[in-house]
This record gives sequence, structure tokens and C-alpha cells, in this order.
Amino acid sequence: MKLLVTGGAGFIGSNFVLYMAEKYSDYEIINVDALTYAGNLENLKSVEGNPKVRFVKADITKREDLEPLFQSGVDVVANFAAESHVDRSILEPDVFVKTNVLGTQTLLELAKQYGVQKFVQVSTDEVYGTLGETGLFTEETPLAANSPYSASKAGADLLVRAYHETFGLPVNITRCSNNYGPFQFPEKLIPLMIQNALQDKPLPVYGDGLNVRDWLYVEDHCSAIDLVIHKGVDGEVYNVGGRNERNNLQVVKTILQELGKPESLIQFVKDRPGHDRRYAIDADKIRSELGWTPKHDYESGIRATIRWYLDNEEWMKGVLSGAYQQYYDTQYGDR
Ligand code: NAD
Ligand code: TDX
Repeated sequence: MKLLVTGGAGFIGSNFVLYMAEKYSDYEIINVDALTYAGNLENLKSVEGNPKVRFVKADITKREDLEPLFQSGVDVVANFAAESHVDRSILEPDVFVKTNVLGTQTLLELAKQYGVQKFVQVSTDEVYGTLGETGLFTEETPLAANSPYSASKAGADLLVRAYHETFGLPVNITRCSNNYGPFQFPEKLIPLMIQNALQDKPLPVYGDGLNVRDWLYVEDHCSAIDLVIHKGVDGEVYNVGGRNERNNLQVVKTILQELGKPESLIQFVKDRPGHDRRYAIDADKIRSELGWTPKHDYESGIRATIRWYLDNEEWMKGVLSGAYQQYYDTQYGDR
């Protein structure tokens, strides 16, 4: 099997490359990533020198960069490459449309032309919009994206669907809830709060802190995508989530408790515009039809994650470069 993974130097993509390289030592993995601010080859240190895993620096919006890879034969595409951060999509939406919509369409076109056997689009529960106090997103929930990020992911999802309906491309779409775990860039809630707490800096909680997310340990997302690649029924959408709903204040308080830091570090700041109130995933379909079961419960997963960041100070130092600081100041400076 020749597997082309895009965005494999990012958080989930790199975890997926490591997961697949370990589980399927005979698979050939081509990892394509443009190495934007979020891509980090340090994440892939443990597969350096593995002849079955090849890294190619390329941009998914550039057909000419990708075509030679498809020409040499690709069986499966798993598309993780994306601009992934909601707050950045509010500051700078253009690149989200370019990478997430146009980049996906470029890949779809090549997949069609070169006859790939499976195209898995790694999407998100955010395409469904927001929930009230009750209810869950199912695969039938209408798309109602609220941020430029989620709108660009929804646009990509519709193109993936269209390539199946119109051209018969064998596709699947996975829609997962919030991931956490090793190698997550510290613009996202959990690593940002861990990092600030370690430095005794204020923890910026948006609005009233009662927005709810459904947390999934990244390895459980990887196992879901592995199953979809091998067993997904062409054209189907699969929701992925672990039923671990927590509000943001609960998450932040657990981090402070684990690190032995005071709750006085919590600082309520101006809310995110268009902030979705609650996400929660009904994952019955992937559980019952493909036999997926998550292995990690939230309580041990969050502790393992905090421990990982404590043990990987060097990784974090490398990531907290000048560019990160610039983003941080723009995002939080006047909140
Ligand atoms: P990330 O930002 O950590 O990684 C994205 C990767 O894509 C980076 O390595 C980046 O360099 C690469 N990339 C960006 N633009 C590119 C381009 N034009 N060409 C090639 N590579 C490019 O994101 P993540 O959190 O790992 O998310 C991965 C995927 O999973 C995304 O599609 C995201 O929408 C989806 N997703 C994320 C979550 C989550 O909680 N993080 C949940 C559900 C779905
Ligand atoms: O500083 C912060 N303060 C804060 O209160 C940050 C960064 C976040 N938050 C809140 C906003 C959200 O309610 O925490 C929650 C989680 O925020 P993010 O980590 O930015 O994630 P979210 O917006 O929920 O989107 C994530 O899950 C779905 C990923 O970033 C997406 O890529 C994925 O599709």
C-alpha cells in the first residue's frame, strides 16, 4: 500500500504518520507538507531513517508539486493538510479558503486523474455549527459553519462529496471533535494553557468559559482514520468523538491543578466572535459499522498530555519562536 498523507508534519498528521508507520511496517508512506508555521519536522524524529516513510515539502494548492507523486502511484490519500486555527481564520480568512478549499480540490482532481483507491478527507465537527445545551451532531446534521475556518472545511467537504457523486471517486469524510495530545501547536486551548501556566502567565479564557468541547485523544482519532481507510464504505461520512464533553473552565482548572498552579492565573478575556457554544459528537455509526472504540479516557489522556509537555520542554522551546510571539501579541494583546 502506498499512502499519501498530507499535513503530516502538523499535530494530528504527524501522530498519524507515526501510528501508521508503527502498525503497518510494509506500507510506503509519503508525507507531503508545506511546513507552514504549524508544520514541524521535529514531530517526525522517531521515523527519521525509516526507508518506508518519505517526507516531501510541497503545497497542496500547487498541482505541479504534487503531480509527480501521483504519477509514481498512490493508492490512498489521507488529507490532513489545512489551516486549522479558528482565531487565525478570523484574523486572516483568505489563506483558509486557499488551502482548505482550493488545496482539497487540487488533491481531488489528481486523485481522480490517477485513479486512487481511497480519498479520506479529515474534516471536523465544526462544519455542523453549534449545539444548545442538549443534543449531538450526527452525520445527518445539516452543515452550518460559523467561522471562516469551519466554512472553508465545509466547502472542502462538499467538494469531496461532489467528486464522489459526479465522478465516482471513492471517498470518505471523517468529522472529528477536538483533539488533544503530543505535538499540538500552542495556539490551541490545551497546550496554550499548559504553556502559560508553566510560565505563570495569565490563562486567557474567552467569554464566560462555559463553551463546551468534546475532547478526543489524538491516537484515538488516528485509529478511526485507519479504520475508515481500510473499511469505510465509499461516499460515507463518519463522525468521530469520545463523548468527553468538558467546558473550557473545567479543562483549564484541571491543567492548573495538575501543574500545582493557582486558579488566580485564570483571566476572562473578550469572547471569540461567532464563538460556537457547544460541540458534541454522536459516533455510533463508526462504532457500530466499523467497530471503532477509543482507548483513552479523558482523565488519563489529559494527564498524559500534560506530562508529555513537561517532558518535552525542548520541543516547546523550538515552537515558541519569534513568529509565535508575534501571533500571541496580535491575538491576546488588546483582549
Ligand atoms: P495543524 O495546524 O497542526 O497542522 C496542519 C498541517 O498542514 C501543518 O503541518 C501545515 O504545515 C500543513 N499545511 C498547511 N497548509 C498547507 C498546504 N497548503 N500544503 C501542504 N501542507 C499544508 O492542524 P491539526 O490540528 O493537526 O489538524 C489536521 C487536520 O485535522 C485539519 O484538516 C483539521 O481541520 C482537522 N481537524 C483538527 C481537529 C483538532 O482538534 N485539531 C479536529 C478535527 C479535525
Ligand atoms: O486562548 C484561548 N482561550 C479560550 O477560551 C483559546 C485558544 C481557546 N479558548 C476556547 C475557545 C474554544 O471554546 O477554548 C475552546 C477550544 O479552542 P481551540 O483550541 O481554538 O479549538 P476549537 O476552536 O474548538 O477548534 C478545534 O477543534 C476543532 C481545532 O482548532 C479545529 O482545528 C478543529 O476542527
